Amino acid sequence: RTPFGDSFLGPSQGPRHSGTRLVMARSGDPVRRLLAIYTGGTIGMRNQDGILVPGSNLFTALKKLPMFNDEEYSREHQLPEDTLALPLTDHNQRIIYTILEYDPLFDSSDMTINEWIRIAKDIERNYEQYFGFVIIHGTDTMAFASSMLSFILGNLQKTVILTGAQVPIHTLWNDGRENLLGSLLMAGQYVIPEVCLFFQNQLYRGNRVTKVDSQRFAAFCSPNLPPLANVGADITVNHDIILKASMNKQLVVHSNMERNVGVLRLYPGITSAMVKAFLQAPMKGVVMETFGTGNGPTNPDLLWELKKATERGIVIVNCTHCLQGSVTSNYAAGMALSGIGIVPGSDMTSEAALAKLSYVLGRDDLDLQYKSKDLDAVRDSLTPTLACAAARMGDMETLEAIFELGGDLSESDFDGRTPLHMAARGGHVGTVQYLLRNGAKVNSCDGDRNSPLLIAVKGRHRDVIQLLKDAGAHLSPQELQGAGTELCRLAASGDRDGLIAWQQAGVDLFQTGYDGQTPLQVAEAAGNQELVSLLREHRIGTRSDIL
Ligand code: ASN
Repeated sequence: RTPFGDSFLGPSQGPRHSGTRLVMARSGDPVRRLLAIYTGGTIGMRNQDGILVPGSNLFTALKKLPMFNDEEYSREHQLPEDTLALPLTDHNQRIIYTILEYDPLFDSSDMTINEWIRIAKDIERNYEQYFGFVIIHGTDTMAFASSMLSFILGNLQKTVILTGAQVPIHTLWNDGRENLLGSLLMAGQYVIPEVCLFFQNQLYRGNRVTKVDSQRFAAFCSPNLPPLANVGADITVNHDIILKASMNKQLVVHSNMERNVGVLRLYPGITSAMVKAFLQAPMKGVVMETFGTGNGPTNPDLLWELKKATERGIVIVNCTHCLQGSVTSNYAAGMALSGIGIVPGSDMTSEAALAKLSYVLGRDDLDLQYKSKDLDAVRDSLTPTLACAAARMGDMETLEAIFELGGDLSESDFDGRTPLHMAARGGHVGTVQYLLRNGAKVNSCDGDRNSPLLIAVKGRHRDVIQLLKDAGAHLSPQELQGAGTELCRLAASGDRDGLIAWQQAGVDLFQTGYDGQTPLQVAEAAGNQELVSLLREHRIGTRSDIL
């Protein structure tokens, strides 16, 4: 028996989300235990002669705040010195958190890959004991931290949330309390197996954020991906975009991140001598921030320096310095860069691209220097993610550029999704056509075992369904398993387009749902005459009748 009672180490400790990507708190689970790693940042800073310096003992400050400390519960359960309990949540969930405070504490301007690896190792050491993790960090480099940690922590199956504040928690009016409480509530109630960043009521994917304001409470934005969750009176979780946990795989801490990576921002008039100086040893990888859709000066001397660098094995990734949008290849000035071996960085933030370079170049199994074979391997590892992002947006130029550079458009990303899945999801007919013509595998399944056809059916993209069918797509027996119930659900809600999409994919609309009813019976019971006659006609005639 622990000081917390039997339930503290009981079965509710770990995520039980086999086959599920996200778990809501259930009242049956008595406690959820979190580890909050306090690394520093403004949230806990103290004012010394008008200057903010990292402040220790965050625990003591939180202990005095009822929203962070249910004193009665802590006393009754004799929680240890470093552990506090939140008051019960609306779902009667008890969230208990232990604070691990670093010494020294950091202004995040002093954080480096070494500190982020230390955080990852602390998570690894405590992985089994805790349901989720909150990292309290300064905001100045938090987007770098969350990007790096998203690559350092491999096979994550638990929620990791970074948070902090623009104003110290000790002051009367501050954002720290809300941010920290929100992070603890999210990490304690959901399994979102990603490195996330929580700020101002929004939960973002960690490697999609950037700091955009030095003062306002809304300090971060995720320019090219909507938030994973929004917290208001209700919590809205964007289930579709949350990554799927790699089940049965052990957490890996990739500590061999390459440090010799850098960011080079192009500006009008930058000289080849400056670029040359930046690209000298020990530089191994560079995120080059370019103009607009990935364009740069076409000055031959400058291109020559860049070309020499890529030939030496330096990996250069092209990211736009624009906040929003993607690198494409619709200008000669952009094509000049991809023509000399610079990798298009799609819509990655510079922080994410830097982290990804550091991770890829740190892999022991790749020896990049002077070996173009290995350089190709790095490009290949970046290609599926870029191609999927482009396909999702129907960005043909990028796909064409990837293909022209030798990229394989049938490769899947970390979630098993291929560009064809993403184009099918977006309903991009032209892109689907292009991918089918250029090697996409029509029946490949993603990590959720969904085929592009099923994704198109769910999106009711009829032109895409037709194209896929013509290319030989079919729904797998597994995808067809619950189809009867799904059809009845569509019939109950009068979803004509949904039913037509399934039929177009070759599904018989007269199969029964879980309770033995057919969609026609359901439509009759709902009094939906239009649907009833539609389905009746379908029964009398051929399958294509209702199309
Ligand atoms: N300088 C602080 C830091 O990054 C800024 C903050 O946390 N708001 O540690």
